[in-house]
Amino acid sequence: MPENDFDAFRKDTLKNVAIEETNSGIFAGKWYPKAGESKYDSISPVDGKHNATVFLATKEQYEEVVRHSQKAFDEWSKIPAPKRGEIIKTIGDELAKKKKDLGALVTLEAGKTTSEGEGEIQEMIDVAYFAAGLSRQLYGLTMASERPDHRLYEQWQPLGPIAVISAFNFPSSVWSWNAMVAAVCGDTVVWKPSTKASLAAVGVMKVISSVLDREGAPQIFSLVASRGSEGGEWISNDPRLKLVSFTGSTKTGRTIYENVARRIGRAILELGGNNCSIVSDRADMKLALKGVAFGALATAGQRCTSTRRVVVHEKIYNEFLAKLKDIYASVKIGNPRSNGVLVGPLIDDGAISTYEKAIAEAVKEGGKLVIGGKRIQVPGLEKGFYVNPAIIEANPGMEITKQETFGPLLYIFKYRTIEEALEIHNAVPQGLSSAIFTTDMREEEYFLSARGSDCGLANVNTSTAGAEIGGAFGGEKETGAGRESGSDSWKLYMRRQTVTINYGRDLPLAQGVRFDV
Ligand code: UN1
Repeated sequence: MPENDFDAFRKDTLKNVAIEETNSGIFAGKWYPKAGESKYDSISPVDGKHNATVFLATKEQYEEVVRHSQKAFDEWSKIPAPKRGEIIKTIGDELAKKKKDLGALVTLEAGKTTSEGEGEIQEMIDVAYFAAGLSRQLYGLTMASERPDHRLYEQWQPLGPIAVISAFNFPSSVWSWNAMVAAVCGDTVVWKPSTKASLAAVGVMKVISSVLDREGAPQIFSLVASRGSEGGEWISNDPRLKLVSFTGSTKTGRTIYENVARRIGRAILELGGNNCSIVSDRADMKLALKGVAFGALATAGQRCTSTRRVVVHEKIYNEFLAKLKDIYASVKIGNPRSNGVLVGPLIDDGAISTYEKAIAEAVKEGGKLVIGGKRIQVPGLEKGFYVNPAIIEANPGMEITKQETFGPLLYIFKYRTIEEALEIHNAVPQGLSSAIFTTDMREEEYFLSARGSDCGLANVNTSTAGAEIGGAFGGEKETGAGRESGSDSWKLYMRRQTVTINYGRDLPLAQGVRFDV
């Protein structure tokens, strides 16, 4: 198939992942009928044409999904964790077989390049294997009791059914960071995908549910495609869902957090990022350019980890900006399947207007647009949603630079001292990812000190974007709460129980308290 025959690609891709013209967006042990009051027409951002239709859940169907998830939990939580891990491993194996097909679906629906689309599925495979290993490491601590003949330790129990609300930009991998880890912990998962990425969710669920069937395991993952605000309201106000992990905007995250807090539930929030890279006069220039370009341009700037600000030392500012402009001028924008294309489309028309508005606002506030910033037409894909990535020379006082604009818009600032660079770096309400490019150990250590980066992720000589699954992922300040994926993030998906056992014949009391009856 010629690489630019996008219609043929669409047909093949949908067929390979068993997506039909109309699909059910609701799975709870079985797929619900392909009919309903509300549906979503998926449009590819690549060519603006229709992909397929997904039927969305009603409140009654949502109720059935949660009931199913509760029942599945009763069964699943009884299975020993290492056995659960074995089952999750087989999901990883199956995803590995389907990597190309599911990656293509991400390209079709979210407009990612082939390499990034497949990278998304690789991230799911990685986390499935990570979770399988983790299933034998859900350790608690044993403490020394202050009382004689007492044992004090902690154990970890499954939480119950939990919910994951995912965003369009990482339509399946961010779900898997939560879902795979939660599953080995013994939880079951209700998934509400971004409506804009309903197809990826349906495709992934088809693969995963068939593995669980084959393994004779309970259907622990449910899907409830629904209108964003509606599904989010149902889930965040539902005390049966012990944890809500939400990825999306700070605005929506705040509402979700408030709702979950009102019912004293647990939340993990991965919200807006406004990630900054510092480029020192002692940076390896080539590496810094590549790191900043990847951070700002990959996924067309639609990652929560995208580089949105770069603070460059005054000595190399002009050289760095000139070279970065050269990269921007030469980078290929267009069909994300075409060889050499590094920047695909934005997700929809709305994203383009947000992008254009932010640029207009930045210019109004005194910023200087030095390249890009316009909508463009890609030949043969005239209805797709493409823009020229923009760089704006800015000053830190500009209010717009404190906001996240989900697109390829990079603000560049000048600094003199490392202290000043960090001040600019930290002067935003978000705190997800950060980077410094330097070969100077003192600068690097300052960046990593308590006075340095205030973000959840700190990178040295590599990009703000592109984290590995093995680390705990998440941010500070308005970016959110909690961590996902690697390290000890699993603890958020379990409840900690502190156990005190008295194996003596007396009842000595802690703190020496006396209570003689
Ligand atoms: C996101 O954009 O929500 O670190 C997650 C990265 C990816 C994940 C991004 N591994 O860029």
